[in-house]
Amino acid sequence: MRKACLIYLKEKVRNCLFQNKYYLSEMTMRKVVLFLIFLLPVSLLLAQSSFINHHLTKPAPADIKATIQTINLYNNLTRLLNKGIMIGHQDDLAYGVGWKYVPGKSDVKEITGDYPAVYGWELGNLELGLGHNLDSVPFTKMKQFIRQGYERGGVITISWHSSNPLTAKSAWDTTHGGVEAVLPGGNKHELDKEWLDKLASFMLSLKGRKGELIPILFRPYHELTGNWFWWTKNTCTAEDFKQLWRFTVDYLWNDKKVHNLLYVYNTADFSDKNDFLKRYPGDDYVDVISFDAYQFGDPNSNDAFVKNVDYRLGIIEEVAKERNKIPAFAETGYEAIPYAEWWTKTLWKVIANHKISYVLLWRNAGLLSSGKCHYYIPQKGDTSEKDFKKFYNLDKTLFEKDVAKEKLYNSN
Ligand code: BMA
Repeated sequence: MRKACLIYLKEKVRNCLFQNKYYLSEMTMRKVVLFLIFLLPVSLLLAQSSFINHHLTKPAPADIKATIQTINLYNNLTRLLNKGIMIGHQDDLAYGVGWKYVPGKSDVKEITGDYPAVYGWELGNLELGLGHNLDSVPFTKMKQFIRQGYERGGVITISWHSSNPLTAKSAWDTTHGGVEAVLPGGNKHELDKEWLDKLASFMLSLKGRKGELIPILFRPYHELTGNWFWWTKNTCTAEDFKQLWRFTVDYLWNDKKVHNLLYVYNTADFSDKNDFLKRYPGDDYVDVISFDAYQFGDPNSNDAFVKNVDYRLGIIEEVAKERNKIPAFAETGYEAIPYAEWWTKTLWKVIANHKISYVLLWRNAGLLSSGKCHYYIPQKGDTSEKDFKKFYNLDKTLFEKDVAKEKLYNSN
């Protein structure tokens, strides 16, 4: 039977491949047939694996050793893209306009009765070994607030205005050469590792009730297309920026064993898709893609904010789809919100057209030494208070009660 099959196959091969034009010895024919028989399963396997890669592989965090809660968060954020947009607030639990460190208090909750879905925190100054961040929030308190938000089911995101390693001055010190200096071989490389050690021990100290690490959306080297930080595009080449990012992430993964972070790539303005991706460190190093943009001026007479944000959200949605990433609007706001319907007629008008994971409103600092009243969530009696409630009540704006139901850290 085997012999008959082989003879039949040999005849077929002779006819199909060579159309009896060439003489091939019995021995050669036998080798050709055996080779084809061997090729079949191999090509099937190859076809199958590339099919799996392209169509069936579930998107996963860049960190192949991500903790289970981090993987669950990543999957749930992806799932939630079809449900609505999470609304976040920077430093929400620490202070608001006219108050500081009042247990349970939040300016978002004062107006809506609910906490934000996303809590933003900031680590600038941690690298210097100080006990509080650059906006005076003690790190010990910050850890407690992070835990509270997480235990209630909210999402935590952290930015890091780290000091310029060349001068130890602030993140806004744009003395050139900082990025080059921290790369391997640079004269601030060892200092950079010391700073990253402090960052790692902070991240590894964030734990839930059962001792599990709290997953964090980490947004380092943010607004990278701007020209106001030591890592932004005026100070370093695109290649150096990519190396900076990759070194940081590799060091946290491999040397410090930090596996509770999802990495947020974040730009300021950008002109098109190429511009957005010019300094992108690669799909293996990024989970969330985002940009920051603020409203200035009167939205009644100038619709630049809506137009620009709409255009840019369209681009990041497209990139996110192509690369299996989660799109987000990582920072926005309208200082003191002087326009009564900004929430529903400006912000919602533009974000409602897009599938993005979250939007984070900046901090409610109150009166700054500059004399400005710096806040982004309305106060009771403010002109946009009513509209913020309306915004809260929209089906697709998600606050903490909505996301708590989704159990973002469990597998669903
Ligand atoms: C800026 C302002 C500053 C603050 C900095 C970092 O947008 O809010 O007051 O120090 O962010 O949080």
